[in-house]
Amino acid sequence: MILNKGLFLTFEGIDGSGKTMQLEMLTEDLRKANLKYLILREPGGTSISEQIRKVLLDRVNQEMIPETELLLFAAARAQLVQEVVKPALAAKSIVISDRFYDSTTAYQGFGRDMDVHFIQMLNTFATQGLQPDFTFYFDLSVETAIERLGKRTEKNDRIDLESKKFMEKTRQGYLSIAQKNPERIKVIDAERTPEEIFQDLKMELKQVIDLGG
Ligand code: Z5A
Repeated sequence: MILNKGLFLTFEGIDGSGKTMQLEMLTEDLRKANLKYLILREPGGTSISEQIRKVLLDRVNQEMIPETELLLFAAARAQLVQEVVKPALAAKSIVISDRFYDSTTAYQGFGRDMDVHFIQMLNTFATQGLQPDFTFYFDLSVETAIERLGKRTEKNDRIDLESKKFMEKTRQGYLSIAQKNPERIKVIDAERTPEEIFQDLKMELKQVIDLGG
């Protein structure tokens, strides 16, 4: 398909769901198909947003209160949307973000028991109403996620140190968001091998991107 407008896709899931690995596999195919694309991660993607990311994920910041955390995620996103995402979409690029506002609803809203209605309003404010065209939610049990993360060698960040209960509430939050947005959010079973998951992802993407092959 030839894009006559930009396409905005987001990848979501609890930590360890494998979305970053899937994004890397997809990037390879986008490159081979010679498509114009931009890969982003949240929080991050601009100089200011990367500085906010450091504050958010630094293990030393244990005293951070949930309100501060919520506003920092929203601030990083506002900067990213206006500085990078909107201009790229205007230039007809495929923009794919590893996490976007569903992360805030799931982690801060459901995970931290903050007001989900307020968070959705804040999301709209921070993004100036920009919504992803499609979101791929990689669904995984907390037990499998913990098992996978246990095998990871690098140190965990501040949010990785949260409890199993927090991860479970976050996962249930994602499932609830997906149920309420069936047109936008595609749920992908992430309990399988990377190759099996990638085949599903490509099937879903076929409707909007021609990856060739
Ligand atoms: N956060 C928030 O609270 N609110 C917000 O609004 C936003 C974010 C935007 C960002 O951390 C943290 O901020 C995140 C949510 C919170 N915290 N947590 N917890 P990040 O950007 O550093 O990391 P991440 O987004 O959570 O993801 P990640 O570390 O990149 O992991 P992933 O994308 O979920 O998975 P992965 O790296 O692709 O895979 C994890 C491991 O599993 C790895 O060793 C793989 O080799 C392995 N893996 C992957 N797929 C498979 C399969 N299929 N089988 C077996 N093993 C696999």
